[in-house]
Amino acid sequence: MSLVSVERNGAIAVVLLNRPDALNALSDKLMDELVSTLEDLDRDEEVRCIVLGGSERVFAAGADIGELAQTSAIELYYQRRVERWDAIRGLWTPLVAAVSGYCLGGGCELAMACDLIVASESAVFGQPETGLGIIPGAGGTQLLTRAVGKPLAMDVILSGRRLSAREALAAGLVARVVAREAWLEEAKRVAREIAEKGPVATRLAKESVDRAFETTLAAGLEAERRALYLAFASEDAKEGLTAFTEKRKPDFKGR
Ligand code: CO8
Repeated sequence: MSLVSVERNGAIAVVLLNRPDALNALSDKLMDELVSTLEDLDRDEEVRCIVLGGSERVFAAGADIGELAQTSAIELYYQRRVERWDAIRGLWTPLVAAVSGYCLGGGCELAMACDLIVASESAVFGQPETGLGIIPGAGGTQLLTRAVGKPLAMDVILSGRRLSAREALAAGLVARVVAREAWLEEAKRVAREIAEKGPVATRLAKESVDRAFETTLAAGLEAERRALYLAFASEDAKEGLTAFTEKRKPDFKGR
């Protein structure tokens, strides 16, 4: 059985983690499948936005604890398991996390590797790793801190405090909170909105926002200006600006 399901729906793709018996624990095999699925979709120009979700009960309950318990530090190091997460953060295509239910440990890190999180009322976020004697090692200490600031990140990571969807929204970890039963539909709706925009502009904008976390303000603003000039040079920009003046919907080609 495949550990990841994929559904194409026009310009959006929906990827769902599919390991219900283990609450979508992110085993090595699941992560392999997930990364190669996402990389395939990323290469497909027709795909303009990807939704990544779990089920209504659980987004993902973290790395596979049984598997980690059997893995030595040197195996972890040589197999470069954690490095694989960089591939997700490096995708070009905008990635929307649809989070319902538990979103813990590596699950929370996976959601944070996406560009934005749409959470259902039932979502529960946490980084319980220190309770297992390890630390959030797939981006959690960095991404959570950037999203919610040091005091709350320290609280969540050191005490194991879980955040409700509303708390996560107030703290800036999630972009939108939606009704429990709408967890996937609303994320798809957001993805369709993103997919309707100019594909070149969307990618350049995503790259520019990400740069805000990597560089100084002056260098980030300079990079943003260059991205703007590049966007301006695209056929999409011509089409988008003309369509507005002609009072019609733009027909973007991603060129
Ligand atoms: N790994 C493996 N199996 C799991 C995991 C997990 N993370 N979480 C749940 N399961 C399994 C349970 O063992 C159980 O299996 P079985 O039915 O065979 O006994 C099944 O899923 C159902 O789980 P529960 O019975 O526990 O369900 P509950 O509803 O009672 O509880 C909880 C749900 C609260 C989510 C609970 O399962 C739980 O606390 N899970 C663990 C959460 C956790 O600690 N996550 C952090 C893991 S460590 C991590 O993510 C490190 C990431 C960074 C390193 C990356 C390196 C590759």
